[in-house]
Parts: sequence; structure tokens; C-alpha cells
Amino acid sequence: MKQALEKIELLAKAELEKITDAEQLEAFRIRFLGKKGELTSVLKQMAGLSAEERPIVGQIANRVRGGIEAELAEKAAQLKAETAARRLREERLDVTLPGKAPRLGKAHPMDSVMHEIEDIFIGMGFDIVEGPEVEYDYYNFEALNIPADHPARDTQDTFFITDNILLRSQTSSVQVHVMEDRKPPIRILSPGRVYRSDAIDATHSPIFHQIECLVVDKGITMANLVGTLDTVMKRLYGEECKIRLRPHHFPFTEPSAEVDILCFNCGGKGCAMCKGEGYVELLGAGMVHPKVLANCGIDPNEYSGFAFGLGLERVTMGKYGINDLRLLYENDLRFLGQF
Ligand code: 2NM
Repeated sequence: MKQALEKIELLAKAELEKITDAEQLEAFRIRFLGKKGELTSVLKQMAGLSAEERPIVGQIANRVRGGIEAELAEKAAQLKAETAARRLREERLDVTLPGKAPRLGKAHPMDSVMHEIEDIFIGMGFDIVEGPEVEYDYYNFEALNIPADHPARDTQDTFFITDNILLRSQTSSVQVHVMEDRKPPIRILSPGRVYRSDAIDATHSPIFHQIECLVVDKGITMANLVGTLDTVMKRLYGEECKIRLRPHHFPFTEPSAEVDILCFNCGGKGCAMCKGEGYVELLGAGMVHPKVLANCGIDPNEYSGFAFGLGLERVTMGKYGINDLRLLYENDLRFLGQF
């Protein structure tokens, strides 16, 4: 038995030398120290020994077991240290490498232009007022001197929800609310989304954005309208900007005008952008119709006012040289990132 134990001792030493990972080490433990292991099977034969032999063999067995256990523990510690060293080597991070910068967002070009316009008006003492996009027929049409049989009400142009509720086709509806609710002097700017039943193309969309301006006070004249427009357009397009008014017709203003600005592309010489005109059409304007004032509870004999409305898409396209309105809605970051 003594020989058998010493054989195990030597064999265990030799086997342990060959071990290179934790799995092999566990197999080794089971093979030599486990319940059905080599050492246990030898020890089971101890019952057959004499009383003199037993303690001697027992001592040897304990020494062999203790030796194997100690060497196994040493091997385990060595493997663990090797694994840690390898991971440190292989999973090394270079913390001095430049990081991945998060992509910064920026304002949509229409938002930039809208805020620029709002800032100009705020600087002139105007309030920014928003209103509902779902509106009564009365606020969108009737109060604005657009009677029931007016072609602008055609379902081809307007999205009706019921007989008298619709998606607003212009932000003038907001001006009506304000004139009903406040006493003059009124100085407001109403930006917002409007809806018309148009097919989408390079210059039309069923959803677009307007910014409308309204001033009502005692003694307001066409001169105030022209002066305000001139100031605003010079702030927006630069000191060289000139405006030009052409007579026009709107149901809610009298007189009415279409307002052009000096072509910012050619400075008035005539080019492809202004189609040789030297000017480009920008907005509609006029003196608020006395009937509209009266509809809103403002005495037209005491007060007068001017109003104008511009399309935010058109202004943005002009300012940035964008030739297709659809680009503004597609949210292609390659496009939007340029502004
Ligand atoms: C335009 C053109 C001309 C306008 C009129 C009014 C109101 F409510 F005062 F009557 N608000 N906006 C107006 C006038 C709008 O857009 C092209």
C-alpha cells in the first residue's frame, strides 16, 4: 500500500505539471482527491491492514493527500494569476484614444428663420400669439369677410371636419380671436401651421406655415404698414433690401397689396431667381377691412389697422436658395445639416 500511495504521489506531481487551465485542474482534483478518486480507492483498502501497519500507512496517506492538496492550491493560484495577467494584456484599453463625439442637433432651417422673424418683431414691441389649428368656420372665414359662397371655402381648398369646423387655412383666425379678446392698441405676430387641400409639389404642400402680423390702433395708416415692412425686411435681408407694393385684392383688407422685395440674388438686375423681374413676391398685406374690425367688436370709426401674412416656407427657401419645398419636410439629415 505504501508503494501504491507513493506511486500516486509521483503520478499526481507529473500530471499536475501538464495542467494549463482550470478545467483540467478540476478533472485532476476529481481524479486524485475525489470520492471515487485514486487516493480514496487506496485508502478504502486500509481496513484490511493490521493495527501496527494502519497508523504508518495512515500517516503516509495523510502526507500524500496534504501534498497533493497543497500543490493543487499552488497550481490554482498560479493559473488564476496567469489568467488575470493575460486578460490585462489582451483587454488593454487605450484611454488616450479620442472618443466618439455625439452628433449635435441643430435647429431646422424653418425654425431658425421663424425665430429670427419673431425676434425682429419682439424687438419692435409685438406679442407672439398662437391659436388653435382646428377652428370654427366663423374664425377662419366669416369674421374675415369671407362669406358662405366665397370660392376660398371650397372643399377643394379647405379640410372640413364638420359643416362648421375645419383645419385652419390661414393664421388670420388667430387675429380674430385677439381682436375679440383685447382692446387696441394691438401689436401681434401669429406664426403657425395651416392646412389646404393641395397636392404636394416643389412649391405646394397640404401643410405649411404662415406668419401673420396685425396692428390696430388709433390713426394707423398705410404709411405705418410700409414703414414696418421696410424695417422688418431690412433687418431680415440686409440694409440693401427694398420693398415694392402692387395693388391686389383680399377680402379681409382694403386696400390690399402684394409685396415684393428686391431680388437678393441679383440685387435688382434680373436673374433666373426673379425671372428677370428684379423683384420677388414675398407676402400679402393691407389695411384691415372695416367690416372685419366691426365683426370683432372694434369700432372702425375710431380705430384702423394693418395686417400682412407671409409663408414661412417661401421665406426660408428664398433665404437659403432651396428650390424644392419637399426638402424641408423629408428630415434628411444630409440636407438639414447644411444650415
Ligand atoms: C394676408 C394678407 C393680407 C391678414 C388680415 C388679417 C386680419 F385678421 F386682420 F384681418 N390678418 N391677416 C392678412 C392680410 C393676411 O396673408 C397673405
